[in-house]
Amino acid sequence: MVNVVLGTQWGDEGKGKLVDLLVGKYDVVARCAGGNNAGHTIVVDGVKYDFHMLPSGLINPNCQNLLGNGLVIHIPSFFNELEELESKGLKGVRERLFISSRAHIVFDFHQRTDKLRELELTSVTTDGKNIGTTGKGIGPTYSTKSSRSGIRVHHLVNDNPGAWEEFVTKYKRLVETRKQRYGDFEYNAEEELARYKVYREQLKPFVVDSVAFIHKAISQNKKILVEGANALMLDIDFGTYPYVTSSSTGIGGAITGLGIPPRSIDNIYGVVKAYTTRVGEGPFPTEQLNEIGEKLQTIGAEYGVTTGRKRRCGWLDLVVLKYSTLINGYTSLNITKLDVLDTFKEIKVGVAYSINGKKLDLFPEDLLTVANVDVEYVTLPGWDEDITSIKDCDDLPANARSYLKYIEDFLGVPVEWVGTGPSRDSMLHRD
Ligand code: 2SA
Ligand code: GDP
Ligand code: MG
Repeated sequence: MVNVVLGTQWGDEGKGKLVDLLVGKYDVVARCAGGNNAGHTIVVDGVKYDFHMLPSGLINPNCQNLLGNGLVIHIPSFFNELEELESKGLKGVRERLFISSRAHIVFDFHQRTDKLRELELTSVTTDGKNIGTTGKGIGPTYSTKSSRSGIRVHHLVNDNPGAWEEFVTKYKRLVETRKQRYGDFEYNAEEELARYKVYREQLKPFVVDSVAFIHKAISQNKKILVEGANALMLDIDFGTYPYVTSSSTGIGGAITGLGIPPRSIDNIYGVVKAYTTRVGEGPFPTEQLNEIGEKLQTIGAEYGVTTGRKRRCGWLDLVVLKYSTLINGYTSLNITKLDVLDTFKEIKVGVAYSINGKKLDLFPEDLLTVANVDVEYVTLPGWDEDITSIKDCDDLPANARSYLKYIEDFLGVPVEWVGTGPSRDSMLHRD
C-alpha cells in the first residue's frame, strides 16, 4: 500500500501533523522532493519537534524513513537536524533513516548563490521583487541538477579508486562556474572539502539505492507513506511561477522523486488549511492586508518554521483548491486549523475569479492576470464557539459542519480529517 500526503495550497497546511498521526500504521515514510526548506512542527506529549528535511516518520520508533532521489540534501543540516531530534529524546533515529544515493548534494556555495540571486533579482526585475526564497540553496541545487553538473550522494560516498579525486574535481569545477556567474565571491572551498572528507565516512551508513529499497518494501506489502513537501501552488510547473520552489511538489514529484509506478499509489490525501497562507513573494488573490489577515496570523501563529518569517494570510480560496484537486486527484482531504476560525462572526470563501467582468474557468498561468483578478466571495456564518475540545465531527457546531460541507461539495472530495488544534489528539476523523 502506498499513500501520499500533499500540500494543496502554498504550504504549511499542517502536513507534518497528519503524517505524524498516520505513521503508527506505516512501515516506511518517504520524502520525495525539496530539501531543508520544508519546515513543519509536530507536537507530541507537549514536546515540540521542528522538522526541516527529515521525514516525520522518525517520531514512530517502528518506522523506517527514506529521503528519496528527488531531494536536495545539505549534509551539515542533515546532521544538525538529526542531533537536535536526538537531543529531544527520539530514539534509534540513525538506524531508521536512509538516504537515496541519487539525491543531489546542496553545498554551502549553493546557499550563498541563492542569496546572491535574490539580491540580483531586486535590481533586475521591474517591480524590484525577489522570490523570497528560504535561502537554503534549493533553487541553485536543482539548477545544477538540471544542467547536469550537480553532485549526487553516490559521488561522495563511492569507494572506488579515484572516486574522491573525481568528487574534488567536480566540486572545484562547480565552485569555479558559480564564481564565473556571480563574481568572485569569497569562499573557502578547501575548508568545505575537508569537512566533506569527514562527512563521507559519517554518511555511508545511511546511503541506500532507494529504488531497491522502495521496491523491496512494495514487494513485501509494506505500508508506505509518501510525505509531500511544500505544496501544489509552489510547484515548478503548476505553481505561481516564478514565485515557486524548484521541485515538483505535486503528485508527479511523488513518482519521480521515489521511482514508484503511478499504479502503486492507493490514496492521495490533500491537506487544506481552513484559510490560506503564503510565505515569500508572489500573488495571493484572497490575501487580507487588513485586520482580518492580522487576526488569522496571530491566532494561527503563522510564522515560518525554517526562517521565522511571518506568513501572509487570507480567506480560503476554492479556485486554487479546484485547480489543485484537478492536478493531484485527492481521494480525501484533511481540513486543518478549523479552530483558528472559532471567533470569526462571518467567514468568506473565494469561489470564482474574473477579469474585466469575464469569469475565468481555471486558476490562470499568467501572474499579471492573477494579480489583477477580482475574487468573488461567498460569505458563510461563523460558529463563534471554541471547538478545540470536541472529540467527534458530529459534535461540531452546525455552522462549522456547513463550512466543511461547502468545501466538500465544491471540490467533490470527502473531508476525512478535521484539525481542531496543534496537538496530536486535536484531529477528528470521519469514516
Ligand atoms: P525556496 O527556498 O527556493 O524553496 O523558496 C521558493 C519559494 O517557495 C516558498 N517556500 C515555502 N513556503 C512555505 N513554507 C515553506 N517552508 C518553511 C516553513 C518556510 C519558512 O515551513 O515555514 O520557514 O520560511 C517554504 N519553503 C519554500 C518560499 O517562501 C518561496 O516563495
Ligand atoms: P506543514 O509544513 O504543512 O507540515 O505545516 P507546518 O508545520 O509548517 O505549519 C502548520 C502549523 O500549524 C504547525 O505549527 C502545526 O503545529 C499547526 N497546526 C497543525 N494543525 C493544526 C490545527 O488543526 N489547529 C491549530 N491551531 N494548529 C495546527
Ligand atoms: Mg511548513
